[in-house]
Amino acid sequence: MDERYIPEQIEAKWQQAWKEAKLFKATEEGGKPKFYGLDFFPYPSGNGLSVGHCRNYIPTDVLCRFMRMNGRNVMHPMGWDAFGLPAENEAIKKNSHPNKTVPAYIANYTRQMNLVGISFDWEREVNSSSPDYYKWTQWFFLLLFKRGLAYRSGAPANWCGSCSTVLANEEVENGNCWRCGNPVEKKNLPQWFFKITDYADRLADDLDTVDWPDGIKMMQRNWIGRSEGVQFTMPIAGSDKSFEVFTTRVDTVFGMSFAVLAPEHPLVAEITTPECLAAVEDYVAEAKRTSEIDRLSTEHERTGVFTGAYAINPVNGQELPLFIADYVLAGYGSGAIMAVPAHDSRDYDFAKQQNLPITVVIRPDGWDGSDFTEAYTEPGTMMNSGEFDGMGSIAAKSAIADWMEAHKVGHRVVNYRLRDWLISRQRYWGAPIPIIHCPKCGAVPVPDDQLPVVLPDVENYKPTGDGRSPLALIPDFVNVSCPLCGGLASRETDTMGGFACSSWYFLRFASPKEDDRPFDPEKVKYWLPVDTYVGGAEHAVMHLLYARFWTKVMYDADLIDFIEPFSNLKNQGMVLAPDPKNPGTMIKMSKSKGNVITPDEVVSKFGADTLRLYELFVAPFDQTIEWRDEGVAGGNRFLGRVWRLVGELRGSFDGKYAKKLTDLDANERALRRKTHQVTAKVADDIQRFSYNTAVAVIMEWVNLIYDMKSKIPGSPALSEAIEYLVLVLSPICPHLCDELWQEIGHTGFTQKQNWPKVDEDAMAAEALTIVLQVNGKLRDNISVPVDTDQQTLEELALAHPTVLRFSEGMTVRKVIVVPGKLVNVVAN
Ligand code: ANZ
Ligand code: ZN
Repeated sequence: MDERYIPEQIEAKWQQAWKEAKLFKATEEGGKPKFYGLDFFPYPSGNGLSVGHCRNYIPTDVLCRFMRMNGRNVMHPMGWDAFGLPAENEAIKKNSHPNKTVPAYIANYTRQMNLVGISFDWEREVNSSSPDYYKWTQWFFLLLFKRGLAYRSGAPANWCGSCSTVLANEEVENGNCWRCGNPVEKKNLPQWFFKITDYADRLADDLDTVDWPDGIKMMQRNWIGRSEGVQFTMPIAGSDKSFEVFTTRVDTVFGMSFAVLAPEHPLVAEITTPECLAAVEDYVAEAKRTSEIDRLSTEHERTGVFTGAYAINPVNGQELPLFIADYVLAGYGSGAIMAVPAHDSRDYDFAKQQNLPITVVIRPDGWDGSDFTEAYTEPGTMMNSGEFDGMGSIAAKSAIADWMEAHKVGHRVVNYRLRDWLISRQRYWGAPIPIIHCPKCGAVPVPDDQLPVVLPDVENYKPTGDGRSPLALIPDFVNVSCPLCGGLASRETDTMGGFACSSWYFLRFASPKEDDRPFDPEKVKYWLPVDTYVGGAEHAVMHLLYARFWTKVMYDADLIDFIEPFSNLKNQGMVLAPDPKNPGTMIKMSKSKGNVITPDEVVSKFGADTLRLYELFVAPFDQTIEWRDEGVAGGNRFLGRVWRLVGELRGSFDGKYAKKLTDLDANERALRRKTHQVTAKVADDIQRFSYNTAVAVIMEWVNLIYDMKSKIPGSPALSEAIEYLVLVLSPICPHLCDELWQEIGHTGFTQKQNWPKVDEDAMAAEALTIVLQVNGKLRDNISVPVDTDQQTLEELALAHPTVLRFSEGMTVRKVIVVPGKLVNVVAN
């Protein structure tokens, strides 16, 4: 054994040995409980992995390694989200076909993951762009289609000109494309949608059944945006026309002083009076140019124009001016509102601007009757509301809803912010949508025995730019006969967005080689749901919502027996690195900023185990970290210390220590206490993803072993400590520990060992007698646990009745604590 710790002499060697032994192969053997640890499906990019990605993979790996040592059959698979825009855009930029770039990037990712020692079962690798996989993505599309959950519609879609494709609502961030940042426009193109709105309630309610970060659950609930209210009809005065409004605050209906239609509302053209027409048309044109986000923003000035028409409030018959204003959106509720300026801030601002009346109908407690200076949106007592006056506003809400339902002017409804999931893309690099358009039979599914619809291998896959997919330019692909009538028909040429591929991959891992069905239901029953799912919080809405939706559809189709795919979710923190342009400042690690640190660099300098240790130690798992080379070097020095410690002690290591742990002295007992406490704490910390505290106690423990090795030479407690240390550290630093395991005379791998047993008796703190003195005179003694710290001893002494009695009427001047022995209270 070399005196120095030289990782390159051990790491590649062990990685090879693990591979040959198929150490990480997942099996269903032995009736053991399973553990399924999964990382988010990565898209293999040409940039390769950074140490930022490793903050995802390393912690999951430690947990999986820990679970193997705790009697679980562990499945820890990896695959590639290889289809989709990013891969295609990158291929275009590099002027190389994605068929070529993707495999090269995958090879690089695989190499890097192995370099870091991640324990993947590579026999289960899947690639979403390979026909044996996307055959089943297509099959699931058809499952949705056959269940009435996939449809084609010509609604205006979000169009990104720079990506030359439409985008799902979830892919539009602040009005811009989530991939390229280009502003998104609306374009009328027939598109395929998945009817995720049918599942809105279940997607919101079932969040109660999973163990996920609260923030992510909240974002999903907000995105679904369930809102309960009342929809009622408002007739237009002097005509037979009417429109519907949606309100969540029907208790304020008597306070309505005007009503507003969205500028896009179909009624606008019909009811606008000739005098108002010019202003209304100008306003409608202007609203078209303003994004929804801006229209809703509180910063956006409340504008609008009068239509010349009046609407009737059905509860009191009042005629109220009808406006159009851009703060009312066409796509939400019914695209029209009752405006209550006293109790809604947008309506308040608008009323102030247009000089419209503000009628208070809910009185705050202790209100003096003076004018409101802003909308009052809290509950209160009803007034100016006819028969409902004097009621509490909360009770009035259901009373008025009842009244409306009884008088058939309105009814209770639930609205959702969630829209159907737009799945078609006018791009090449995706799974072709398996539909054939027949002039006679309509949209016909490609028969199962003709799946997959293989993506043609073409030279020119660049977007056409005219809103059609490049596949539309390939006559051999397009022209087919109808599976139903045999007549001339044409194939759908749109492909599916990448989020379809990642909506079921976690099921495929259970039986990745099945070729006559998407998965083996028995295997899925064993392995699923995923026990721990780890990845970045940026997928809070999109991927997680879509995967949950597909899971529920499969449940409804009796394909699986669970309703949520991911029992427990963890989001790692980001990694910041020094800004090369501003020394001393830290920014997000990114290629464009030129501050990416790769695992390759760190491994070649310090080894994989140091990288693993540092990433876990530097901060709590879910916090943003600042990458510091000094910190990495410190981690490396610690592993050197472990190396030398075991090196020094291996000569006296006694494999039969367990039988000799009797008649121990205080030092030996203290060491054993630490050994067992740390073993228990690390087990607990790993399962809670509290890796930084786990590493911290291991470091304390190593210090104590150093301290003890000369005090208790040859002790069985030292042999025990060393053996435990090698096992407890092994999920974190597996290469080092496998090497040390061998050095202390064992064979095989630490992964094949059981997590060391915690001896509760050895762990229990021993009692110690502490003498209590007042002004140097012995007055009493107390019994405390051995590890009681100075602060606690001082507090115990000062509160002790005997001490209080002997220092009565005096002022305490000083407290002297001799740890493990005495406390002397000096008072006069
Ligand atoms: C009258 C009222 C009085 C309202 C009051 C609120 C407070 P959520 O919770 O998001 O569902 N609204 C309805 N349809 C709208 C649309 N298409 N565009 C913009 N705003 C719309 O919000 C529902 C509330 O938002 C509704 O309740 C309506 O204003 C407004 F003191 O009706 B309310
Ligand atoms: Zn046909």
